[in-house]
Amino acid sequence: MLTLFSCIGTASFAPQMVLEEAELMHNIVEIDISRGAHRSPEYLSINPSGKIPALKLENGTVMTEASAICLFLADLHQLSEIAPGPSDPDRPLFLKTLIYLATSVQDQYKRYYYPERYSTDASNAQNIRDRAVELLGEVWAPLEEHLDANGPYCLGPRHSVADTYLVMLASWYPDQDGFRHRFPSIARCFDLVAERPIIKAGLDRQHVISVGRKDAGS
Ligand SMILES: N[C@@H](CCC(=O)N[C@@H](CS)C(=O)NCC(=O)O)C(=O)O
Repeated sequence: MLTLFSCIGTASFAPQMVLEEAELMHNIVEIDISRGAHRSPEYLSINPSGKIPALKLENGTVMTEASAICLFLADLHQLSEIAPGPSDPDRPLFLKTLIYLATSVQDQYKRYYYPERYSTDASNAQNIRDRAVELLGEVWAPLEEHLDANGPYCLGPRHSVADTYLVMLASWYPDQDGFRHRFPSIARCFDLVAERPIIKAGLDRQHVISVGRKDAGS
């Protein structure tokens, strides 16, 4: 059976939603970042980088990178409803959007949540966080423009895993009210996706954004 090593309020959200929405048999192993469980010898033996998520396949292979896990599961189980396949005309936009989210957008959150990793001088932390918020605004802006013109979902009328990924990353934004005000079309997409019962339940469970726990270590 598939095993997802996961933690509430982290990048395991999207793969977990794919597993649950597609009703794929799986186990969830909670790795509590706030207790440093991602640095335990047990978890490091599974994923030496200590990052979450990791997916252990039935043959023992361990896969990391949340977006890659989503794509892998979609390909393996032919989840073409939520992930357009190779010959689907929506595939280029789907891949472009998912990869943009997983790289350009996701990366800026690291600066916000782990500022100490971006300077040798601890006193720079607040500046790095402030700049990260500016940069987050810059990287979310093209998605707002796209959804405003072509929404309500990333693929227009059609929901996909790219929207689930968008919801995950939007939920990490530090000022949710400000985000919704500045990016109304992203908020609209978020709300539509959050109507899906499994996503709604996943968001309801997400009482804390663990990616940003100060005790998560650096
Ligand atoms: N690019 C990786 C990022 C994984 C990642 O950084 N996960 C965070 C939680 S969202 C984590 O494990 N943080 C703990 C740490 O960096 O020490 C992915 O998308 O899976």
